Amino acid sequence: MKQIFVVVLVAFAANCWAQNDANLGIIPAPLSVKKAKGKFTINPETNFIIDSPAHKAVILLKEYLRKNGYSNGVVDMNTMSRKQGPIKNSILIQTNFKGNTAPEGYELKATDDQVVLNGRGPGLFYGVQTLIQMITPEKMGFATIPCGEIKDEPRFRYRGMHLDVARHFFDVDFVKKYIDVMAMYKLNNFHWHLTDDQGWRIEIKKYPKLTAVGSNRAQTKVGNFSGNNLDLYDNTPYGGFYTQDQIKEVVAYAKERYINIIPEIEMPGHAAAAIAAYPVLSCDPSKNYKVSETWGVVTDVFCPTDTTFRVLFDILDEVMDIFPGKYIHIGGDECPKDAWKASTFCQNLIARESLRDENGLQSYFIQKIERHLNASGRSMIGWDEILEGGLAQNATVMSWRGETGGIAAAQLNHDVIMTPGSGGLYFDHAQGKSALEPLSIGGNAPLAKTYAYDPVPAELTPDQQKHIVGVQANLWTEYIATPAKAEYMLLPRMLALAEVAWTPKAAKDYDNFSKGRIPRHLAMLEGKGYNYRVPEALGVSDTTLKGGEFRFDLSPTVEGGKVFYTIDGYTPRETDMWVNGRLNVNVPVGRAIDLQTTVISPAGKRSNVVKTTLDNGK
Ligand code: TNX
Repeated sequence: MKQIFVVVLVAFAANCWAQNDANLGIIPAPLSVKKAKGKFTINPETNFIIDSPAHKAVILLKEYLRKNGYSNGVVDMNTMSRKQGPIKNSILIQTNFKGNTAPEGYELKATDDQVVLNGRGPGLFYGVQTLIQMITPEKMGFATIPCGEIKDEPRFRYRGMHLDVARHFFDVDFVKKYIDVMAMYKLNNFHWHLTDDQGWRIEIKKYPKLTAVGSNRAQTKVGNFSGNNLDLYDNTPYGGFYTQDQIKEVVAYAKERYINIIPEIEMPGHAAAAIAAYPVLSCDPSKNYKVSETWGVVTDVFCPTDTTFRVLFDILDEVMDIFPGKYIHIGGDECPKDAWKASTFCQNLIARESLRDENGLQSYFIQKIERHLNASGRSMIGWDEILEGGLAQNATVMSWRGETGGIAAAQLNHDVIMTPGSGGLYFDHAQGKSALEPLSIGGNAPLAKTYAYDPVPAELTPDQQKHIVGVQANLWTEYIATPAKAEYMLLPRMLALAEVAWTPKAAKDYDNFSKGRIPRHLAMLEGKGYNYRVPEALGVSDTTLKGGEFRFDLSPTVEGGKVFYTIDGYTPRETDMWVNGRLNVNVPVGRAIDLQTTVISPAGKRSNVVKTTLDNGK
C-alpha cells in the first residue's frame, strides 16, 4: 500500500498577515483601502498625539494600550508647542481636522513614519476600532501597522444586534460583554428584548408585581418544544430581572461606545408574564394565569381596555425615563386573536370604533400606543405584524417574516429595518448540519448565508430604497441558556452581519472574508475570552472524490490553530497528526479512504469534523 505523506507544513506567519490582505485584515471591510508597501512600527518611543483627550475614542484607545501592556505616551496636541509637519514616530488622532468625512466616517493613513487618523464623533471611534484591528503585536512593547490609506463610512445608519433576555436571562456583565463585541464591529443599535411570555425582566416601580411575579417561572421545558418528550420539564424555578439602576448603567456603558439601546416591551401578544402578574390586563381576569414554562405562541394577550392602556402608558413612561433613545420597540408580533374573539368587550369596541375585525383592533391598539410615544417625542418600532389592519402613522417596521412586510412598509414611505429569518439573520438557527450542532430552534443559517444577505430589495424604487435604514440580526434564546452558547451562536455570524450592515455591496467578498480575515479575528476574540463556533477546516468538504492521488491545501479557520486529520476511520483529535498546508493522500486501487479533519484552536476549541471520502474504485 502506498504511503500517505505530508509534503509541506505552512506555519502561519502572523506578523505579515494583515499586510497581505486586500482589506488589511479589517472587519467590516472598509469603503476603500489602498495598500502601500511597508509598515509602521510602534515601539516604546512612539507617541499617540491627540487633539481631543476626552473623546470616547481616546478613552477606548488608552484602555486598549493599558490592557495590552503598552506604555506609550498619549500626548495632548493642544499642549504641544509646535503642531506642524508629520511628527515622526507618532500616531496622530484628530477630530478637529479640516476635511469632510461622513457623520460616521473616518480616514486613516499609515506610512513608515506616521499614522494619521481623522474623524468626528462616532467616526473617530470607528477609526480607532480599525486602528486597533490593524495592530499586530510583536515582542513586548512593539507592534506593527501595515501601510496604506483607508477611507471609510457605513452603508447603513442602523446596524443592529438583538438579544432576547426574556426566555433566558443574561446578567449585566454579559450584556456589557455583548455590547463590547458589537462596538468592535461598528454596530450601533442594541435591541434589548426585555419582556415575553416566559419572563418580565425590567423593574417597573409603579407595578412591582411585573418582576416580583412576572420574572419567575416555575420550571422550563427540556429540549425542543416541538420534538419528543413534550411533557418533560426541568422542575426548577427560573428567574432574573434588571433594576432600573442596572439598566441606566448599561445605557451609559453603551453610549460610551456609540451604541443606542432600543428597549422592547411586547404587546399586545407575548404578554403572559405580565398577565400572570396582573390578570386584570387580560380579557378574562377570572382565569388562572402563569408565566409560560414552554415556548411558542400563547393566547393570553393584553385586552384593549382603558385599564390596560393606563398601565401600559405608565410602563412606557418609566421605560422612556431610563432609555433616552428616540426609538421604543413595542413588539406587536404573534398576537393570537382568540381572547379578543371571545370577549364581549372587544366585540363591542370593534363595533363602536367601526373597526374591520380583530386585525383592525390590533391596529387600534398599536396606534393608541404610538400616539402616546409620539406625544413624548419618541418613535415607535414594531415587528411587521403592525402592518396588519393598517399601519400606525410614523412607525418603523422590523421585517422578520421574510422581506414582504419591509417592502410593503417602504412602499408606504415608512422606515424599515430588515431582519428576515430567511436571510440568515436569525442567530437562533443552526450554523451547520443540525446533528453536529447544539440544540437549536430549527432552520439553518450558516455563516455564508448571513454574509450573502442584501437588505435592499430590488423591487423597490430608488426612493423607496432609502427607507431601508438598516439591518439587524436577532438572538432569540428559547434554547440558549448560557453565555457560552449565546456567544457560540453569535460568533462569527455577527461579523458577517457587520459586513452586511457596513460594507458597500460591491466590496463584499466571502472568500476574502472567510479565509483571509476571519481566522485572525477568531484568534483575537478567543484571546479576549469570547466563545465562538470554530468553522470547519478550509480546503476540504463533506463529499466523495474519485481518484487515486489527492492533494489538499488545508488551513485552519482560527489563526494559530491546527488542522488535525485521520485516514483510519477514527474521529480526528489532538492526538492525531496535523497539517497546515499541503497534504497528499494516495489511495490504493480498489479502496476508499475517509479523510477526516477538524480544526483545533489555540485554546482547544474544535470545529465539526469534515469527512471527505477518497474513492479509488471500490
Ligand atoms: C418568532 S421574530 C418570534 C419570537 C421567537 C422566534 C424564534 C418574532 C418577532 N417573534 O418570539 O423567539 O420566532 O425564532
